[in-house]
Amino acid sequence: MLHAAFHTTVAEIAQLPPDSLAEVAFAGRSNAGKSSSINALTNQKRLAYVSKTPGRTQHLNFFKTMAHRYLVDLPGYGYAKTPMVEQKRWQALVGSYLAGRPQLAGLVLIMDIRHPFTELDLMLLDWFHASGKPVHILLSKADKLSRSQSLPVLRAARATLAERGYQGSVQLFSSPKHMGLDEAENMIRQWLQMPPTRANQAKKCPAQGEKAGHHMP
Ligand SMILES: Nc1nc2c(ncn2[C@@H]2O[C@H](COP(=O)(O)OP(=O)(O)OP(=O)(O)O)[C@@H](O)[C@H]2O)c(=O)[nH]1
Ligand SMILES: [Mg+2]
Repeated sequence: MLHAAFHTTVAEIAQLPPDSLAEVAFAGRSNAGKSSSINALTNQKRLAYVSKTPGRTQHLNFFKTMAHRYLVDLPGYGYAKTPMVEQKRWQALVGSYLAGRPQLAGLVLIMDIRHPFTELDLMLLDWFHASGKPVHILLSKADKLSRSQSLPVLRAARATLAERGYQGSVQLFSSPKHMGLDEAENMIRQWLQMPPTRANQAKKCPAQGEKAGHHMP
């Protein structure tokens, strides 16, 4: 579990926390489950604002997880009813944040496992790839599919990343079922240069069965 507390809401680039040493941002389509995944990872019910109505997160919400280290909940994209002026604002704020924030260590991209790699997700991946920073994909709402339905999607997602030459990783995730929490937390801790938890040290090789096994001494 990651400890975290609300720090600040940012509506303009000039308001970004100046004390930050490292940040991990959560991006994805509206309603994909970004805010829910932050709540699950921090084991809090209402830290990040979750809504059934898409497009509710409009600003960059910063949660402090350790001194000078932040989780950043980004506004979602791809909600058709979002007015054009809001879409432009999203591009200006989120676009310049993702492209120009030196403290941004990595991007967690959340995709609903039932609708992975939409056109906008691919655009974001392509564009963010240029930054040279790593991406970790959560295939969210994995509780909506059976294991035998979700594993092929996981494999296909890995293949898509490899085909496109992205240095990304991908995993299954479910906020309500707490599926995939340790694997995601490990990645975030690495990026933020936080020590791994003891629980995570013990199971360095996640139980996804898809990765080369570590040799235990
Ligand atoms: N079944 C299931 N529902 C989920 C999961 N994650 C999120 N949800 C639901 O999906 C809806 C949207 O979740 P949010 O976390 O608000 O999504 P978001 O990506 O932050 O959305 P925006 O802030 O609007 O861009 C809510 O009704 C959540 O309860 C999940 O893993 N499984
Ligand atoms: Mg949200």
